[in-house]
Amino acid sequence: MASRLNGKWILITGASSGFGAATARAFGAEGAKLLLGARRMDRLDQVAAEARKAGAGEVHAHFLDVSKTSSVEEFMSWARQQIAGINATAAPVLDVLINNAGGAHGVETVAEGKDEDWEMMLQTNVLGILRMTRAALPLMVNNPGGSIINIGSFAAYTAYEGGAAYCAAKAGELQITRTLRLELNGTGLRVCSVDPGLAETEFSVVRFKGDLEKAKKPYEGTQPLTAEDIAEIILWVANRPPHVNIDQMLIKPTDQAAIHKVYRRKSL
Ligand code: NDP
Ligand code: 8X3
Repeated sequence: MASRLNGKWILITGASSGFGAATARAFGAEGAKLLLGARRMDRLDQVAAEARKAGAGEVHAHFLDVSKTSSVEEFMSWARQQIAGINATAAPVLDVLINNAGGAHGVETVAEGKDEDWEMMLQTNVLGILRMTRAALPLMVNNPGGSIINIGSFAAYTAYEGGAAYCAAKAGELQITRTLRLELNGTGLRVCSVDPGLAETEFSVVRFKGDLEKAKKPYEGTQPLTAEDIAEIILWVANRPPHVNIDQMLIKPTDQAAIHKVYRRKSL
C-alpha cells in the first residue's frame, strides 16, 4: 500500500541534526516533499541530500532562526513559494508542520542561572513554536487531516536540579499543544506533542556548550534513545488516518525509569 505521506508537504524545523535530520530522512523514504529549516546551512544541505537519496519527492532547505519573528516570516514566505511551484494554480497547502527546533543551554541552578541561557531556551522552545505555528497556519487550516507535531520532552512532566528554564519551556510547549488542539477543533487538523526522554543527539553538546567530556556523561553506561527511534514515532503519528489524533506520547529509554533513575551498566 502506498504511504499516506507520499507527495505530502512536510516542514521540519531544526532539521540540521538529531531528531530533525533523522525525521527528514524518514519522511523522505516515504516519498514526501520536504521543507527544511535551521541556522547551519552546510549541515542542512547535507541532510537535504540524504533525504533526497532516501526517496523524497522534493527537498528544499532554507536558513531559519525560530528565535526571530522576521526570520520565521521570511522562511514561511519562501516555503509558500516552494509549495506553490512555478506554474501553480491551486492554493498552496502544507500537510505536516514539525516544530522540532530547540534545546537546552546550561545546567546552572536558578541561583547561578544566566539570562542569555534562559532567554535562548524560551525563545526557541516556546516562542519559536508559537511563531512558526502562527506563520504556517494559513497554509494548513483549509486542509483537514493535516498535522502539527511539536517536540516536547520528559522534562515537561517533571523537574530536576539545573533544569528550571528548560523544564518550564517544555511544560510551555505542552500547554501550547493543548491550546492549539482546542483552538483548531473543527478544522480537521491534528495536534500532537512527542515527548522524548534521554536521547543521544547533539542536544547534550549544545547544553554543555561544546564540552564533549561533560556532554558524554548523561549517556554513560546506559542505552539512550537514538534520533531514529524518535523519527520513527513522528512518522507514525503523522501517518495515522485523518480521524485519529495522537494527543501526546512520552517515549523513554527502557533504562530510564524516572528522570533521576537511569540504569547504568559497569561497562557497555
Ligand atoms: P540537536 O541539538 O541535535 O538538534 C537541535 C536542532 O534544533 C538543530 O537542528 C538546531 O539547528 C535546531 N535549532 C536550535 N536552535 C534553533 C533556532 N534558533 N532556529 C532554528 N533551529 C534551531 O538536538 P535534538 O535533536 O535532540 O533536539 C531536537 C528537539 O528535541 C529539541 O526541541 C530538544 O529540546 C528536544 N528534545 C531532545 C531530547 C534529547 O535528549 N536529545 C529529549 C527531549 C526533547 P541549528 O543549530 O543548525 O540552527
Ligand atoms: C531532554 C531530556 O531529561 O535531558 O529534553 O531533560 S532531559
